[in-house]
Amino acid sequence: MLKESMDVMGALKAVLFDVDGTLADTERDGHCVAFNLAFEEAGLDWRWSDVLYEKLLDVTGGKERMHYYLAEFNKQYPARDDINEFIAKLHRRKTQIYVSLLDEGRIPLRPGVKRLLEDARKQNVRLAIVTTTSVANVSALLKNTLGSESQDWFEFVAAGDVVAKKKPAPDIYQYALEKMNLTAQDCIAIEDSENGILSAAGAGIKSVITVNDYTRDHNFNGALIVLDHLGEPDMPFTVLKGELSRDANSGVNSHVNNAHYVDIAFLNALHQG
Ligand code: XBP
Ligand code: MG
Repeated sequence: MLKESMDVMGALKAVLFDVDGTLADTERDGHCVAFNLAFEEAGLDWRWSDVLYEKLLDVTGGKERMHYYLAEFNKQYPARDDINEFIAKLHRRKTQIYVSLLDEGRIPLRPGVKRLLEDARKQNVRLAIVTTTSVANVSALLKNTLGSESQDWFEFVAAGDVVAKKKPAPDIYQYALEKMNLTAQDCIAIEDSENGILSAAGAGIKSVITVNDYTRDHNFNGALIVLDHLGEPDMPFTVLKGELSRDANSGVNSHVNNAHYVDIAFLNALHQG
């Protein structure tokens, strides 16, 4: 009885997914492209190269990122009284362009994402989105990659401006926990960036990291494991950082050690280990 209740207490109840860079390479193939098109359309000579965008990603949130760009990388742009409205307007247009890029079907999900979501649904593990981008952008990505009905797969979408402070602040994860009536120990976050892991960790939630070209060199101290992607049966992940060899004989870690792709059994093993 005691063992049973301990098992129940320790079970993984929910997986909380970041969006940008985690579900898909939306930063490189979507957001950066859309920012540049919005700038061009507005007659601005602002151009965000891939190298500059990597630096700009230090700040989450598109509006916040444009303010950061002006403050640190385009100081010669003349000051204006309406800068907040100006940036908000640019950002609205950028969102429209971003959504139209997704509607063109240009941005696929990263390896293993669809499979892991389907496995979670089969195993009755609750799903949520925890992101700094907007609900409109999340909906467009889901609709164009998994179909319209996939939005119902997620019990809750915690997105964008609903909290005062975006990642790396813990606010958005705390908000999701509160709305879903979960504790941090019930969940694992899937993230791709240092700002993401800091936000989750600030709320007490452990993260599995899948890196991308922008985030490969970030500091992921405290991650449960750092992988190049979630993996597929015919496309194994590579472990970039983790302690898989520790306790190699224990049931938990032998499952983790032998795995080639992330599924719910793998996450459960990490969660209990
Ligand atoms: C994502 C972001 C977002 C996108 C742009 O961070 O920082 O701001 O880059 O989206 P995370 P918006 O993956 O950690 O949530 O322009 O809609 O803000
Ligand atoms: Mg991200």
